[in-house]
Formats: sequence, C-alpha cells, structure tokens
Amino acid sequence: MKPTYYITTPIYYVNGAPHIGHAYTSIAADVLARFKRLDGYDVFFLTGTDEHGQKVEAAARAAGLDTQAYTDKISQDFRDMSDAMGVSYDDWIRTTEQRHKDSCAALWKKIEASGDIYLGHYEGWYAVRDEAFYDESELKTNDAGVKVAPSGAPVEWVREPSYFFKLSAWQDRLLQFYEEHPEFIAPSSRKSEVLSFVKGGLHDLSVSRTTFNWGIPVPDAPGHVMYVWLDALTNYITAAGFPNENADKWKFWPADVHFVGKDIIRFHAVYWPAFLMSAGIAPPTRISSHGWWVVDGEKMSKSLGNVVEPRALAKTFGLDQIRYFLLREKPFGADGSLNHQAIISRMNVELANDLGNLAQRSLSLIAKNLGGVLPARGPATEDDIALLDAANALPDMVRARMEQQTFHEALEDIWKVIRAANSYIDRQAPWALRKTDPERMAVVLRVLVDTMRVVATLLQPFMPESIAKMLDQLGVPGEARTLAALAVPLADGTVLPAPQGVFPRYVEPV
Ligand code: ME8
Repeated sequence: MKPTYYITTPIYYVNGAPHIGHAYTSIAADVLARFKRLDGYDVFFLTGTDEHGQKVEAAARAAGLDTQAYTDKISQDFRDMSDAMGVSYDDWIRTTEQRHKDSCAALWKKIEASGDIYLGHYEGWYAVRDEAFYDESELKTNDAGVKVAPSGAPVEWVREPSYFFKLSAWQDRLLQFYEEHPEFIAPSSRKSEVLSFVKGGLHDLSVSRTTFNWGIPVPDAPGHVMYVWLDALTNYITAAGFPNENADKWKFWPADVHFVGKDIIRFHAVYWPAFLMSAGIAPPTRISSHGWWVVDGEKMSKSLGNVVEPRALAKTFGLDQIRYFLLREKPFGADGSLNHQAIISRMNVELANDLGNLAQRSLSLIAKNLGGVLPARGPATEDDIALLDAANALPDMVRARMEQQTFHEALEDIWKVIRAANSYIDRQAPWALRKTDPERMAVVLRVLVDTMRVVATLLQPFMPESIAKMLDQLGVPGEARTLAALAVPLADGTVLPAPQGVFPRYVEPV
C-alpha cells in the first residue's frame, strides 16, 4: 500500500476576489502534492473557501447580495482561479457545507466534554479584517493616532456573552509538543515567534459570538455561533471524514503539511493543536509558512489599484512561467517583490535559454543526424560520468528540499545540473563530432537526453504542461515519468518526435 500524504492550503475568505497571494500558496501546495504523487504517495490535497464570520457577512451586504448567494459566487471564483492555475486539489471544501457543520458541532462537543469550554463574557478588542481578538498590549497606534491591530486592521471594542476555550491551560502542553516535534513549525524564524508568544502566557480564547449569526451554531446554545477560526480550522478534519473516524479518508489524518501565510501562523500553530489535543485528536505534523508578495515593492491593496489577478498574469507570461517564477524568485519563508521585469528575466534566461535551448540543441542534433532515433549508451568518459552523476544525485537532493518546502533551493539544485549540461554540450561540441567521430556524438547526445530526463522528471510538479511536452520529446512514456521509473533507462532506438521549442522567449507586445 502506498504511504499517505495529506496537504492543505488555507481556506480563503470569500470577502473579495482571489489574487496572486492566494494563488501563490495554492501553487506551492500543488507543487508538493504533485511531487509526492510522483514519488509514490497516496496524496490527499485539500483547498477551498472560508465562508462564515463578520467579514464575509459584511462583504455580502456591501455587494447587495444574499449571504449564501454571495459566498456561492465568490467560492466559485476561487475554484475557477485554482483550476486555471493548475492546482490539482482532490477536494474543494466550503465551510457552508453540511458535512462541515456536522464536523464542527462534533468537534465542539468533544472539546466541551473534555472540560475546556466555559460560558463567560468577552470584553475587549476585535479586528473584523483579521477575524481576531487582540490584547490591549498588542495594539499599535497608526499614523492618524488611532489604535489598530498589529496587522494595521481597524479594531473595535466588543462586549458580549461568549463561550471560552481554556487556552491558558494548554500552555505547557503546547510547549512540550513543540519541543517533541521540532519540525512542527517552519521556517525556524517563525518557530521562535510562536514560542515566544506561547511562553509570554496564553489567555483563554473567546470561541463564540453573539452579535451576528452568519456562522455555525454552537450546539445547544441558542444565539451563539462559533468563532470563525474554530470553524475554519476544523475544515482540515472535516475533509478527512471527521467525525466519522472510520471513514476511508481518515487514514490521511494527521495532515502532513498545512501551508499558510505568515499572517495566520498563530491560529495554526497555537490554537489548532490545542483544540485538537483537547478533543483527543492528533495535531498535524507541520505548519509550513511563507512570506509575503508585494507588488513593485508596495503592499497590494484595492485602494492602490495594484492587486494582481493571477489568471491575467498567466495569460501574459504563461502559466508554467508564473508558477516557476513564484517558486524560484524568493525563498519560501521570505517576502518578495513581484514585478514584470523579474518575471521576464527568469522566463528568458532560465527557461528559454538555459533549459529550452539545451533541449532544443540536443534534440535537433538527434533529429538531424540520427534520424530522430534515441542512440544507445556508449563508453563513458570522465566528463560524461561527472554530468550523469550530478543528474542522478538530483532526485534525493530535491526530495530533501521538498521535505523542507525549500522550493527555490530545489530549483537551484536542478539548475546547477542544467548549467552543467550546457557547459558539457559546449565542451563536447557534438555538432563538430558529427564529422570527426559520429559514434562519440551519439554517446554525447544520449548523455544529454539521460540528464534532461532526470531534470524534466523533477520539474514536472513546477511546470506540468510544458514539461509534459518536453518529456514527450525526450521519448519518455507516460508511465515512466515517476521518480521510481528513473531507475529504468529509456529504450535505445526510441523514435523521438520532431523537436519543438517548449519555452518561448518573452517578446514585448508592440
Ligand atoms: O486568512 N502574499 O484567508 P485569506 C502571499 N480564511 N500570500 C498571501 C498574500 C500575499 N500578499 N495575501 C494572501 C484567511 N496570501 C483564512 C484562513 S485557514 C483555516 C483560514 C495568502 O483569504 C496566504 O496564504 O485572508 C495567507 O495566509 C492567505 O492567503 C490568507 O487568505
């Protein structure tokens, strides 16, 4: 039986249209999901939309639509965006679905049964934009002299009856959990942040609201709806079949990686494991968080009019080009700036020149001089062996990078081999060997095909469409595109299709 692997994205709020930040998290998760499938795992990849709470209710009102009709519309837009960006999710969850309402009610009851929920009164600050409660000490003063959340979101003073979760009682067990699971929070800079937050002392958390009703009802507590984050986080177990722990899908729990942006680490790394432990359910294995995209150095915002629509960007530059750029341009955990010149440069230098030309040069020599037939391996020189060794070392290196979600390093490892292959072809000059030593030319071309096969196999998760074309041209049969299949050499004499450029250069429209 294949080992299971469960990957999630955040479920996105349906308070506005999807943008490149949402697409980024989903594409990163998709790359890992595709990689794990290629590496022989039974993958369950979940994404979807977060549809309750005050923020969504207000957005529906502003749009002049019935709240459910509004969430249907925006959820579909997120789903269309995910499809358009090649996100290969296995399940699309919406928190307004009945399966999720049942799951939340069941989780609530489990936490209640463990004695961690009590009725009280919440009085304090709340930021609707973050859907988060803040301590007075966490607030800052903005340029206009107004108190705001650490994120800059406006805060309001809330006073209402509320159920509380005894988060304070979980402080020591959380710290112990982090210590026993050093890989739980990535990257390590974020881990220190979480540790100091928890060590600083945890307050009980308000987990129900009574001043609006767009939420999941608290069982047996008329007037209370669940705090939207308790509702939202539960999606990860809903999709795994909870509360039916006999469901086939339950084999995927605990999730292997929850991908999140740095803005929502506290909810995932503090509240979520505490809720789960209280309910007697195993916490997820890893919270992998990433940094922020800004556009030309500026934070994306509706008022600046610089919000980047991912589908439009893919239309301009190509979907695979954008997927590649997003994962190559910045370290996963760091912030990065999106700008067209940077996209064009990666597209032209790394994709069109380094990779595209390598394939085109090698394959057109095979087409012209060997009748398009894959030559056999031959006696290897030191130079051949060095390149093949570098290529054959790649799968393990990339696998290790994927375990850490250091995507840009995986790509850099792969590009080192691509650059080495380009130097090799220049040094070996197979075009000159054609006359002087045709047998050696054939061996050199086979070394290049074997190298490109490894490279292309590993690049599939990043650029599925373009690389599928490249693998077609390299004569790799559909079933031989997994990591395990790399152990079996391509059949000598395979007839290769006529080579065609896979990575066009970007040409400015006139
Ligand atoms: O927080 N750069 O939903 P959300 C990179 N519903 N990533 C970005 C980004 C940017 N500029 N802007 C957004 C929520 N993101 C909750 C989640 S999960 C149980 C509930 C990405 O619609 C990033 O992943 O506000 C961030 O964490 C997420 O979108 C926030 O999406």
